[in-house]
Amino acid sequence: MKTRAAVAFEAKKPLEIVEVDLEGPKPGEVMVEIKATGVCHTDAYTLDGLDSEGIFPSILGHEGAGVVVEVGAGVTSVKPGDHVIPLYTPECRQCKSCLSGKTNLCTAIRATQGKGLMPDGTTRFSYKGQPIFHYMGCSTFSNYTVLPEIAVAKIREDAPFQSSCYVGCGVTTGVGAVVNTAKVQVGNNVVVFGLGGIGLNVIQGAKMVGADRIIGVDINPDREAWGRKFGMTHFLNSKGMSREDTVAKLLELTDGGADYSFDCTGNTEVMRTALECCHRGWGESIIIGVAEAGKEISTRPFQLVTGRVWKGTAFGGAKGRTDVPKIIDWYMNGKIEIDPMITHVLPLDEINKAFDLMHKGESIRSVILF
Ligand code: NAD
Ligand code: AHE
Ligand code: ZN
Repeated sequence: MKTRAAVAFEAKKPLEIVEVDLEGPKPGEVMVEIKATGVCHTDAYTLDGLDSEGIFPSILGHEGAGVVVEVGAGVTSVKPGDHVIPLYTPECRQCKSCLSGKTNLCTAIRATQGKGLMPDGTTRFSYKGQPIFHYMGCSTFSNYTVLPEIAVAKIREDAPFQSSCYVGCGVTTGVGAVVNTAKVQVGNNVVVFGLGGIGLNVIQGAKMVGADRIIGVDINPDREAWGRKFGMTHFLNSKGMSREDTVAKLLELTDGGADYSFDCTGNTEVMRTALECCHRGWGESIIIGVAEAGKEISTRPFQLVTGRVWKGTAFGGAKGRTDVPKIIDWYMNGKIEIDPMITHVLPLDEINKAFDLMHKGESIRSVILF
């Protein structure tokens, strides 16, 4: 069949809206009509050629919501008509990682996914007879896409697509980093670096679990009002500040250091600051931001010798098929907010505007409605 999609033909070039060919689902796969998709900074990072796994031409997008329209042979967990969220972190419930109970990083299809291919090693998308690669196993910048059955989470049908798509990455990543990865507790002091589509969700997660001080750090002063809306108690504009001065200020604001800090910028210098503002003896810093290819983190080992812990998290440590429906419930029951963070709703034709708004710091989340 034909479907409209925004294709990344080359790095650093705007996406092009074209009609691509899409093959139907093979055994163990499902075809989903994407109704809405968010644009995450990770899409921009890949489009900008900063992802060591970036492959072109490809159809980006990994934060979608839609409806199953067709299932391949052997699919039992979803059926046509079901509302689903595509999962870039699938949950097979059978691999060593899933069975370990220690991680959400299912390894069943990671190797082919990283090469832009379906588990059988082929692509379902093509354009003028040439293959178009999948992205993060999702390719939600296409009106229709094909996914492995283990990479869709079934959700309730009364959840609006426009807001629930954000649970496909940003909401789950931010809230999950607090709840699953850090396990922030009542009364903890938290520092969040980068108050964008992810950082604001860390803030609302920290507020939800009863953190005491929630300190936001950003170089965009407009982000102070945004942070306060979701529970931030203090703001530091770190623009032009040295690492030493930023750390000193944060130690003062947290009475000796953060119990937990979160990097939501992808900047490796910020990651160091985030570690070093943690409390001596126990503070944990969680890296969420994705750094560009070739970048490395560093600090004095003494920072770790004296009890600070450096951790990372993907998709907020959430097991997609199990946890995503619960996070949708949290939203539908008013435990967390999504709608105010969706600052722009655009048609697919205007998807490049979503990237411009993000780069100018003018959007929190742009959502493309099909
Ligand atoms: P965003 O563009 O919406 O927000 C980034 C924020 O960081 C902005 O407010 C910006 O002003 C701020 N910032 C930039 N440089 C800074 C600096 N030096 N100091 C302080 N603040 C700074 O991006 P997003 O969608 O929120 O994504 C944030 C990061 O998280 C990206 O690197 C993205 O790739 C990554 N990400 C990771 C996961 C995961 O599973 N680990 C999931 C989603 C996104
Ligand atoms: N491909 C990159 C890494 C990108 C990355 O870390 N992605 C996160 C999700 S970001 C969502 O917005 C992730 O889930 N990582 C775990 C995984 O298995 O990809 C690189 O550096 O090669
Ligand atoms: Zn994302």
